Amino acid sequence: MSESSNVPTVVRGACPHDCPDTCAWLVTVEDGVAVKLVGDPDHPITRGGLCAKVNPYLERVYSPERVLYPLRRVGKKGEGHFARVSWDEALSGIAARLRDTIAHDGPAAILPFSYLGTMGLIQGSSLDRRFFARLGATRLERSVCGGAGSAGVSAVNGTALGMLPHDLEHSRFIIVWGGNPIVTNLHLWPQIRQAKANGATIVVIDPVRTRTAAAADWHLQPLPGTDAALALGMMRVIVDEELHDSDYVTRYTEGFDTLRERLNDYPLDRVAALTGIPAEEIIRLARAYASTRPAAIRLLVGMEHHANGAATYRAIACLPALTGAWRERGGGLAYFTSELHFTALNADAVTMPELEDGSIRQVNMVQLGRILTDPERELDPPIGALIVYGSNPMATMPNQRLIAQGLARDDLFTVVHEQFLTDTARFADYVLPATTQVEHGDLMWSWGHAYVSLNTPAIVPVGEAIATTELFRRLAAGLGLTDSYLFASDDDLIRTALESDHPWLAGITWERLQAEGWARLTIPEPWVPYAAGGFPTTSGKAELGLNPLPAGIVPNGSGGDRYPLSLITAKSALHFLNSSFANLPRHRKAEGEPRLLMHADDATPRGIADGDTVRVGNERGELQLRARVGAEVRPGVVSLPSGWWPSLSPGGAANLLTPDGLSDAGGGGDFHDARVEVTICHAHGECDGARSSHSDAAAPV
Ligand SMILES: Nc1nc2c(c(=O)[nH]1)N[C@H]1C(S)=C(S)[C@@H](COP(=O)(O)OP(=O)(O)OC[C@H]3O[C@@H](n4cnc5c(=O)[nH]c(N)nc54)[C@H](O)[C@@H]3O)O[C@H]1N2
Ligand SMILES: Nc1nc2c(c(=O)[nH]1)N[C@H]1C(S)=C(S)[C@@H](COP(=O)(O)OP(=O)(O)OC[C@H]3O[C@@H](n4cnc5c(=O)[nH]c(N)nc54)[C@H](O)[C@@H]3O)O[C@H]1N2
Ligand SMILES: [Mo]
Repeated sequence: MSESSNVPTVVRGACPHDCPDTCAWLVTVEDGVAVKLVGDPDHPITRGGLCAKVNPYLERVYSPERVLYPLRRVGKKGEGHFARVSWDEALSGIAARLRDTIAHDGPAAILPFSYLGTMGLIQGSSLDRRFFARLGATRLERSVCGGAGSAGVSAVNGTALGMLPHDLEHSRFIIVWGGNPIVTNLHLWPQIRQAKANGATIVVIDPVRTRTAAAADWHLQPLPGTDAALALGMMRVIVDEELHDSDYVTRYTEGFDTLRERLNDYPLDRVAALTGIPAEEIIRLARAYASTRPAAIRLLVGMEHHANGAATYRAIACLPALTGAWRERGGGLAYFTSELHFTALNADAVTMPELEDGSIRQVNMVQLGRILTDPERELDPPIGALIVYGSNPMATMPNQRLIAQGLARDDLFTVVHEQFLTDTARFADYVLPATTQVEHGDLMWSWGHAYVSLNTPAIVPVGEAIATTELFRRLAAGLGLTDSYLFASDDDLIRTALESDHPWLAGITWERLQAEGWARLTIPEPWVPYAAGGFPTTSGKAELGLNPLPAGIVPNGSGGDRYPLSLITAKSALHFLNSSFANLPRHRKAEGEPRLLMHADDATPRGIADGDTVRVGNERGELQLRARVGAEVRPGVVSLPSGWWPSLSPGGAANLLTPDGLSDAGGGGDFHDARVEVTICHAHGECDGARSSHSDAAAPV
């Protein structure tokens, strides 16, 4: 912590946001005030540049809209009327209600709800996990992001860990499959550009012509949810034309014969009909992929948000084993690097999973609306108290109306620990002020690279904000708990995480991180993990068998005649990070307004022209916004950005329309299986919620 002084100091830190880039940053502090925040020029991934979201991070820190003091609700739930109270008053009020809930219904009536508002190992998941386990609260399955895809990839490879994304620099053929890295993984784009400069072909597979797709050499636009069929079609071509690496297949894979048999069900005319991609194009893609080396596939997250999300990632994960792409640096599958960090660090000692009682019920975060409203009265006891931190489910979880209905329950006691008065916080009985990343300490891992970083607090907390760890110390004390593990200090927690004799952490100490800010895990260099097999499956081989073949190769999101269009609500907003930043004036202004992208083939028969205000709706609700008619989406698909807060998006926000079903494995959501109809608003004022002014500030996708 830098004390007030006239001499500016520079404090090392790292971005907390849920993004594969996990940038290292430098904060200049003058007289106790953070005056400048820049990317660390020496960090090999950050390279001195942050992003459009985080460049103005200090505006977030010092925003006049920050929640700075504990607040107690004085109006109706959702209205957003609160009165300032002292921490003592808030804590005793909360402790009394939690005690009451436990006395009447038992601890399982309490539900924690958190996600990666901060990805920090300490502020994201440490004392909170210990606290809820100690209470015996209902367990939350935190699987909205990466769960389905990891389950699918792991079914083949035994792990979600593959090549290092930044080794794409060495690739000659790159398929970015269902990802939009120019927006979502910006610090990977220089490597992809470098590969391109070296002669690589860049392919993007996405129903939407995203910024990334527009920058690629080749863009294929499948119908949403049909990528497993596309992968099977490619494998069919590869096997039929004997383009696979039979030596690699024989030595390092299992189940090739089963796969080959399965491929009989995927003749190319069937695959073309399922995916909406002409057979010739699939053949061309399969040949180019199988015959160029090194060839890499980059997977991210958006494509998993389907009922067949796991099956999709599983089918795609077979490709590099079939072609032996794993053999060389720059080849294989680039997916999550999390496992490098969680293997190297002593992470379990931080969360203490052994405290958790596995017999206590678990609910899936994607279904928060169902859990809070419990229409079938399945939950015994029902959820009586909800503690939200590091997440804004009113904006980010599906079936928003049901969530609002649940949060509005008079008999539900809700506490929200937040930096801002989010749409979720507006429903709280108590809102508690949370620190930002420059106000608290943390240890940062990354799901997109192999660098771990230490975030040193640069300033004292603004107002009466406290870190998530401190919140749970105070709640534990308020409930009269005395177990020492509930009160570990942040420094102790960080030191605990670094107490590991795993070789990948060799030489990485607290002292070194304090001095240097970040360090590369000491993994083998070059990192070519499956060049000679060695997959962490039970057989030690890549499992190509797809046996039993997972259900749902064919997308299930059929809406019939009533809702004929597929709706994708992905993270196309360059200035938002999920729903974070969507309340800040600069970021919102830069995004303009959410627009519905539509193909002319769908717009024209509906009498919709570019710029018209439309209603887009289904059985869950209706949004009113302006259409952008063009070639950015394929016919049959419409798209609008996620991230907008419903209260700040005049015609409503994306998750009003999204379904809250689960993926086939891994506990993910099926957001992108949404089906809708779109109609034009004829008369002026007919669509009251929509913006009347026709600014043209809408951002590209
Ligand atoms: N600017 C910005 N950056 C972010 C985020 C953000 O909100 N804003 N969020 C962060 C987080 S939490 C995550 S998980 C990552 C996500 O990173 P990405 O996965 O790259 O982002 P998404 O926008 O979720 O999805 C990527 C693409 O998947 C496509 N898609 C959807 N369904 C299908 C399908 O069936 N087939 C195919 N082929 N494509 C499909 C969508 O059209 C979308 O363009 O980004 C991180 N980075
Ligand atoms: N329609 C649609 N919905 C989606 C997606 C999509 O593509 N489409 N993507 C899904 C995905 S991949 C993800 S990861 C989820 C993300 O869903 P969420 O995790 O809910 O994401 P955020 O909106 O960023 O919410 C994070 C909140 O945490 C708060 N916060 C930040 N730091 C701290 C802290 O230290 N302490 C506390 N207490 N709070 C803090 C921030 O102010 C912010 O309000 O959204 C999912 N929802
Ligand atoms: Mo995510």
